[in-house]
Amino acid sequence: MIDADPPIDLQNETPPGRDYAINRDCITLSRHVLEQLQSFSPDAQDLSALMNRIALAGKLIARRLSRAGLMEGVLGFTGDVNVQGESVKKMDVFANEVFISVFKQSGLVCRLASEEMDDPYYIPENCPVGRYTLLYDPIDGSSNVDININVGSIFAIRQQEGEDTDGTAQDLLQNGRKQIAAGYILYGPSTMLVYSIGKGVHAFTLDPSLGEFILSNENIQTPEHGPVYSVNEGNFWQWDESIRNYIRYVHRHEGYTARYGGAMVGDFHRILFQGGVFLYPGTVKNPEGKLRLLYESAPMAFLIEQAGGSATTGTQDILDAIPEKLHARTPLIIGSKEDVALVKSFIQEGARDQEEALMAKR
Ligand code: AFP
Repeated sequence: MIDADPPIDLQNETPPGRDYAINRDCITLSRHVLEQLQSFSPDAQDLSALMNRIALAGKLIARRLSRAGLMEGVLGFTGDVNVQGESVKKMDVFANEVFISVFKQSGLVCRLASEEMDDPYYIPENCPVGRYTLLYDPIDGSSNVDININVGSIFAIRQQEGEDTDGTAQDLLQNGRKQIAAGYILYGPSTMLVYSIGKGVHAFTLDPSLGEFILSNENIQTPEHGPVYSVNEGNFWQWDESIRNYIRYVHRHEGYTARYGGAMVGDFHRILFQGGVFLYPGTVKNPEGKLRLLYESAPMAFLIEQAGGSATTGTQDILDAIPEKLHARTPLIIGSKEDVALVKSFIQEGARDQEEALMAKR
């Protein structure tokens, strides 16, 4: 019993103040997942418990980040290079280990696939009971870690299909519509967890005094259009002419403003709430772009479609893209419906121009 007051009629009697706060403070992530599923079935309990373990990973990483500047050996590089060919940060390794640890002895997740690991990691004691696979980017925006600018963790949950006896995880090489849940944790001024299980997009804010993620935004809808375009213009001369034409368009037209933070999670979060478009196009050097399909682009595409926005490679929906390998990359254009459609129109126009140029040569 919270306090000794007689039971109160929430609707009519009491101003919302006190009881609203109590009710709100009780809507934790695990409770919200069960409410979303409207079921207490074993599967529902499993998914709720699974999300709760992801929340624990977020709290452990947020705690480390919040004190990183005061601790030895937390910031900087390890000296190793990961499967992406990127120099590994100490926080990348710590966060990767945290996600593995929180799922030990859970009976939930049998397999984890991460940006920091060449091959999936198996938790034998969870297999074969645990039929879930967690795909994740433990620290998105590692280049921001040492300078205390926001970073994130991105995650997606898939059901394992088949026994994967050869450990090559071929069943993961399927389109993003196979995701049963996805989300991210944003380590910013406050730590927020945004997720979807295919029933809308919802945000939770970590209340450090409670140590709980509490519901702060429900059924988030991305505006049809927004003023923000978010892209690394430093790659301008490496892009296809069609993308360059889109950037020339927003430069010449009122109402557009550039925002780019170096961590997709932060840029995406702004666009999810305020609208606009984030782009990481292919370049001459990397026609597939930089972002990884399975644990960066596909989870964000799952969220944006649930919030009424869209996500494309430029030629197909991100959620229809099939990776040819675990760490496959893909060009990404994601955000408000109208803004993504505008970028696509430049790409289609570019394709038409190339077609006509080819025809003219024949
Ligand atoms: P890191 O995690 O290696 O810092 O990369 C972050 C990221 O994957 C994505 O979050 C950013 O939007 C993008 O790469 C930044 O890449 P550029 O530095 O090439 O703009």
